[in-house]
Amino acid sequence: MSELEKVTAVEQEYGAAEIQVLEGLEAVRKRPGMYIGSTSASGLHHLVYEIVDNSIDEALAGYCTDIRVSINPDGTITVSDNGRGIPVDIQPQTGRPALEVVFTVLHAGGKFGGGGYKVSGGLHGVGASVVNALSEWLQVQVHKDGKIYEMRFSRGHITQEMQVVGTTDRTGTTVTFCPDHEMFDTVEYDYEILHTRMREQAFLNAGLRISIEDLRSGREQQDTMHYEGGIREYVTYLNENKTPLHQEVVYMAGAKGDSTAEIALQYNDGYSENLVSFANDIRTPEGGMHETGFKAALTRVLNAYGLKYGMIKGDDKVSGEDCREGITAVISVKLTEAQFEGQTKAKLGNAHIRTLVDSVVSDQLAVYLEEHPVVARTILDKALTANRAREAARKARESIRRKTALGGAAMPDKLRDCNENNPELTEIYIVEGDSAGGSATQGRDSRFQAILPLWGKMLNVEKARADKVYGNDKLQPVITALGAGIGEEFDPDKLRYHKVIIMADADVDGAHIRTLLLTFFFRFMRPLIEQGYVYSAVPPLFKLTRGKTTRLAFSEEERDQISSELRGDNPNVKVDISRFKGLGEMNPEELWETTMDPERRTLRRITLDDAVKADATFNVLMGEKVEPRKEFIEKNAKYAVNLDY
Ligand code: TSJ
Repeated sequence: MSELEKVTAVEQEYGAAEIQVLEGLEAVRKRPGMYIGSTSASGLHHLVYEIVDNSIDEALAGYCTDIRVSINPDGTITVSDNGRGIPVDIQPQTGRPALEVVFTVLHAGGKFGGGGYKVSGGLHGVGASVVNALSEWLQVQVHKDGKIYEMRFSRGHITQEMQVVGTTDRTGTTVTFCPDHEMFDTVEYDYEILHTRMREQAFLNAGLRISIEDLRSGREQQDTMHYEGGIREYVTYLNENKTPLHQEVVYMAGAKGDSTAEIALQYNDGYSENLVSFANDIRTPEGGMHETGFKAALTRVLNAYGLKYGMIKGDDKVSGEDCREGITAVISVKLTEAQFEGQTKAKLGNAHIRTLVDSVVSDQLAVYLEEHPVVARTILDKALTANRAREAARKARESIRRKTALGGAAMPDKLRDCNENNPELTEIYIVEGDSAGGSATQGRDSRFQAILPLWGKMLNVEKARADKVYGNDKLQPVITALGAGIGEEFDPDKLRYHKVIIMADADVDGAHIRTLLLTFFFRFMRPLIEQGYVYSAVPPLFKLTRGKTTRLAFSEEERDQISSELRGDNPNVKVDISRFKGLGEMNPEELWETTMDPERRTLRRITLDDAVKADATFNVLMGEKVEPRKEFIEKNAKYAVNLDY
């Protein structure tokens, strides 16, 4: 039989529709990354978001007020809502119950694949079949019209046709699924990750109640999130550990056609910009048209106000960055046919959204400032001070540039540079402490590895303006060695090394240095992180020896694992376990073999997400408020033994 005949025969047996269904879900299992981003922990958690999105759509349609997410005792997930219940009637096109179609037909292109994110019906709600395909088993129950309908699947295949299993006096949908361990690196859910996401969704959908619970033994906990104020309360929450410059959160909203835009903002006495944007409840860390519209309007309105009331004279305009120093803002837009672009599909491309956000902010912020002159003056003062500081920073930079105009930039004394000149081939280790720096310098391959030791407590970047940072004796060597400038002038094309590796101990002080450096990079050299140049070295924690065999372990779990492997069937054999106390204690050869040799080392690439987290941690650790810091340290007591507050 030819290939074509085989296909035709199969089609006759099963019918074309079923074949399409199977091919669709098989495609998901073949290339899960296309549909959920990855098969790591991130993809695993994505399954929950895909399901919850459906309930949120039901809430947006006005039929659902409560969503519950449970991590069950066996590690599976249950999501339930009190909406209308997924329709169960037979669809004329397919002759199958709508409920079955929702779970077996692959809808629209994947968010992570080629093309934009297609919208079908609601704003999201296309992922049920993807979750089904990637679940060892999945059960759905629909309460509707007085009956409870149930259906079950395994790896996308129907194991129980839809049937009525009882009666009910309520409506709603409940889905329980067991992620397929064959598809994921890990199938263990992290409560905090889900909690954070659910809180974000509750902020973005004012009035919606989302609760989450962990029912796994020994880790029982529960949270309910319900914010009548929506993104206004989100801004208050983001500014919780900061000191606001004005009491009230400024809120603006508008709509045009099918699209809506909401913006909430409040300034604090810090110097960083904290802009969080969403399109259809999906975070857009790379920004896009909604952010562009917001920034343009904010700058224009503040300058117009300043000119009108004589705070800004003539051509002395404040820049966009000046206007955003110390701002905390949340932008949330909703639209049909959202186009996600950029490296990680996290940038909104729809141009009409720029116009919408721009006009909402232009009109409503101008009115707000007129009606709240005290707030207006506070914000304008903030922008004007930022403007003067930036001017001072520019002068400082220029004077440094003049000093080093001949013969290129003078490299820092502490830098042990490498011989190779091509940045694509070179790496720099930023090392905590002089003694570890010494070992690293001796242990490295000086052809392509440079070492820069840092020492002592670093500058508190949160409180420091760009001009102070530029002249700081701790960070200056980092800026000079990297050679790519800082702030607005940062240019990755000038980088002297394409791998920037932070090497610090696996203890509190090490974590501290890492947090400081990441915060610094995040705030002043963000493209360095965005473009994937920053790494963390991963030094081993334990050395295990049995006779002539030596193995390294990078965590306590791994230590126990290797220890039992070395023992094998012989529990009395002596396995010697020693703990590496710090990088400084390793001799150069050990450091090379375990942490620096490209053939044997582990490097962890730092993501923008890591940096965002470092930045938040940093605020807690370095901010002026003692209470949150105390809380943080108590919560993380096991890591924070030598931090004082
Ligand atoms: F993802 C999912 F499909 F598995 C799922 C969907 C999971 C969960 C927990 C909830 C839901 C869901 C779907 N909740 N509510 C709905 N609503 C509908 O599907 C629905 C109900 C009625 C009508 C109607 O026009 O009468 C239309 C829709 C789309």
